[in-house]
Amino acid sequence: MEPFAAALDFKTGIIDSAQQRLQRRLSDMRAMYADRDAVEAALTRDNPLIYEVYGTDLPEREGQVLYCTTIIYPGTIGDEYYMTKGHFHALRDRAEIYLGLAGEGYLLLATDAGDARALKMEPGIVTYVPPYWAHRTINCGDVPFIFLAAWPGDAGHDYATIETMGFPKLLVRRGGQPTLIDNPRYRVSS
Ligand code: PAN
Ligand code: ZN
Repeated sequence: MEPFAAALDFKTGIIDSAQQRLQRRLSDMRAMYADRDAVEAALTRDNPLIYEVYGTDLPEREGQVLYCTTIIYPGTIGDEYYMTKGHFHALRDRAEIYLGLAGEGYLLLATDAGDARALKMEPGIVTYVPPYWAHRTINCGDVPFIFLAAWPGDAGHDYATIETMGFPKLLVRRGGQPTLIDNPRYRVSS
């Protein structure tokens, strides 16, 4: 492989040479939101873009370091903020780092045993996802929340576990403030 450099615009999250651009809309992640009535009501109006990912086309194998930017738009479904699907790594002992670039949000983490943590993210904050922790990011602000992620090339992504179990906690807007609450649907199969 040849060494390479890429330009990353911190304000937009766009990587100039990104070969992959993924867009996730509400219809791609209806099972992720706890308030299913709010999901269906929102989908009768439109199908909002929740987040985008700019990635590079690196080989997904041991020894490589994959990286991408994620741009989560501001908004809520019911009172739950716009967020990523969230996942465990398929190889669960693979860790990851995130670097906040713009906007503000939270990194929500959970273990299989039901432990949960929420870390505030903003520009310049580096957060660490240890081995065995599922992770999801959430925009709790009024502007796009943008961060860079880097993780081992062989980690892989397990979305199905979160799709069926959910996270133990939800981040919702209460009195205008981000508030962590128990997820009433946790471990209730969708
Ligand atoms: C991140 C995420 C990215 C999108 O790069 O993949 O933020 O979130 P979902 O993958 O949950 O849709 C990462 O954690 N990679 O391993
Ligand atoms: Zn990950």
